[in-house]
Amino acid sequence: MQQQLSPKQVARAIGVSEASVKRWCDKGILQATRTVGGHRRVLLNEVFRFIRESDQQLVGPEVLGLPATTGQGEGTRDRARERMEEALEAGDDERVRQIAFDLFLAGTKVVTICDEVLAPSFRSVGHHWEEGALEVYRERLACEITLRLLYQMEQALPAPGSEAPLAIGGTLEGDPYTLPTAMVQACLREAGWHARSLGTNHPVETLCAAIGEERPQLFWLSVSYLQVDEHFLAQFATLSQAANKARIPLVVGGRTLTAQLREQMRYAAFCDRLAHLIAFAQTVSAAHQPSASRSPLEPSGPSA
Ligand code: B12
Repeated sequence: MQQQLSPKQVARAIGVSEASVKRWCDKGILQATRTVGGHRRVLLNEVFRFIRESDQQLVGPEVLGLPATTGQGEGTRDRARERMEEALEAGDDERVRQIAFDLFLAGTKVVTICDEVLAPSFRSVGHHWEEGALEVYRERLACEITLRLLYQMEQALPAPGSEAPLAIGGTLEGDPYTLPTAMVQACLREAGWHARSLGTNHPVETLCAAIGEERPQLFWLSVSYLQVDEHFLAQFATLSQAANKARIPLVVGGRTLTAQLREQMRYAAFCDRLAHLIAFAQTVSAAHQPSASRSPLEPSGPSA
């Protein structure tokens, strides 16, 4: 459930008077609801939307549950990547959140933060682990911190509408990689989907059951670790059949899906970046738009 803020708290967060916030609420510039007692309340994600879309500065980040230094960073991506890598390796939860939210508040999309800041930082984490310069516990801690960050960024996004399409997905048995599937969820959420990662390490039968029971409009499979290709290919064929039978596009991605392996797989789309998935998902959601909400002049096919 989304946290609700009073006009006084919003005013403290962005450094304006309470009267200004109340006026914005009444003019609809800031969406607010009223309590039974008639007091204005603003949802946390609405405050984030307002800051991202207006020129307002964040001066009281703690009010929004962010580290005290958030809002003072430069918001540039290249520098953020270096600092993110250092913060992840140091296990510095606050700095990770500060770097990511500085970018987010400056208008950078979650998908860009994932593809261009977090994923490259984890590549460096992997190199350092391989060279023996980083303990494995630090690598795992970095993953835990990032999962919490993704959850907090999701809370800062607008909630998907009731008509939003559903996407589900996860990883197969033996693949313990939690971040890629969690990132897919966050990025699809940002694109307006109801997205639910089912987590990792699933026997294929249960993923097929999820397709049958949940009837999503899109299913994703993240593949970051493979032990025996033949076993994987057999499991994948079962999943692919289930998706095909339910007429659901199966989207795959992940670092171990080589071109050679992919030649033996049947899927709707392979994406080597999350941005590609979002572009694909937009064509699916456009096709699922209720026809009543379409203008008569609008084409019914996928949009750009
Ligand atoms: C974290 C990590 C782990 C953690 C994972 C913990 C967790 N909770 O997830 C743990 C400690 C478990 C782990 C274990 C191992 N690891 Co490891 N690990 C990593 C590390 C550092 C980060 C992986 C990660 O999550 N990255 C973040 C994701 C989001 O980024 P990404 O994979 O690049 O994904 C992008 C795209 O591929 C795409 N994408 C990915 N998935 C999907 C899915 C969809 C649907 C879509 C559309 C797109 C998409 O979008 C992403 C963003 O751009 C990598 C380094 C690296 N180069 O990736 C090593 C790495 C993958 N690990 C490696 C190894 C060797 C191992 C172990 C074998 C070590 C061991 N001896 O035990 C084990 C194997 C796993 C097992 N079964 O036990 C090697 C693999 C080398 C190789 N040649 O394959 C790497 C490359 C490290 C290295 N440099 O040597 N690991």
